[in-house]
Amino acid sequence: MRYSAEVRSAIDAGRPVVAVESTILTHGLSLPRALDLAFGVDEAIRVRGAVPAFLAMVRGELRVGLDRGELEWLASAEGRVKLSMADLGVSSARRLSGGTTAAVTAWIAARAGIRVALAGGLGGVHRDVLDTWDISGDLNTLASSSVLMVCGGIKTFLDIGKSLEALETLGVPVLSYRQDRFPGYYVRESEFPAIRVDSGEEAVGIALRHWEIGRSGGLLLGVPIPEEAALSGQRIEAIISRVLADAGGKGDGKHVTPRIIRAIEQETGGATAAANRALIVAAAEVAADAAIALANFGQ
Ligand code: PSU
Ligand code: MN
Repeated sequence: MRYSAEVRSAIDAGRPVVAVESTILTHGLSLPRALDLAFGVDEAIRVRGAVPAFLAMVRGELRVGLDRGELEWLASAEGRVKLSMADLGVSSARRLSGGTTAAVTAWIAARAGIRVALAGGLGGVHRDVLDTWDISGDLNTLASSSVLMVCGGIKTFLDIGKSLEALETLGVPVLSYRQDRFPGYYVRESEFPAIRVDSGEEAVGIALRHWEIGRSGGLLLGVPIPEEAALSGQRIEAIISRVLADAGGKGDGKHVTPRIIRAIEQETGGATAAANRALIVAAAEVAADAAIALANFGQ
């Protein structure tokens, strides 16, 4: 693993660091929107007073901390891959470059000693799970990686209820920021309850307790999309069912999620892209607050 000088010295000095997934950059929105989103996240974390550590693989090497030039390069790197847990060895052996899913982000962060991580939307149980068996590796990897994973929720086109049930089975506490229901990604609330916390500090207090009493593994904190950026539930549901009807897929492994995300972007033009940016930036701010609280706790 190679660290940027900035991230290395922040970790060593106990300054607040947020590990950031990079699939939002490599396999999310089209360019230049994806890059604008990554820069927005970078900026939001810095403005709050923490150090962003974008994770990636660059020519076979795991990297912790990318500067703006590297983010720009990665966004359009030839042959870039989406790195799930199963891909790490293969992609490294082949000297590939790519973006980290939430799973790989949690795993690298835990190994690097970074306790707060940021994902856009966590992967989960797909709606057609009974036919496809498609359950994201994000769930079980989070369960075994000791990080507080902050995100904008579980992607709306998944089965949020089943995903939360799976997390319950895996023993992952699910927290929600300033509301009693878990966020719905493009919409503020899903119909499912979660444990309300009112600050990053409160979430960190729970995470530290969780680890102190002897549990290892991750916790999930969902941050709702800001009111003014939220989409109408009915509208997004109509779009999602259309997209899933022709872009959902069987036996297509990790290509399913990026294809659905891109199809939703195309169907709605700028609308979901703006929503995506707003919700990830909001989650980034809370992640930064959590990292700062953790540093203040001396952890
Ligand atoms: N955001 C995007 N595109 C993506 C993802 C997020 O704009 O592809 C990723 C996340 O990194 C998440 C992953 O961890 O999708 C889940 O993919 P899968 O369902 O294949 O596990
Ligand atoms: Mn999958």
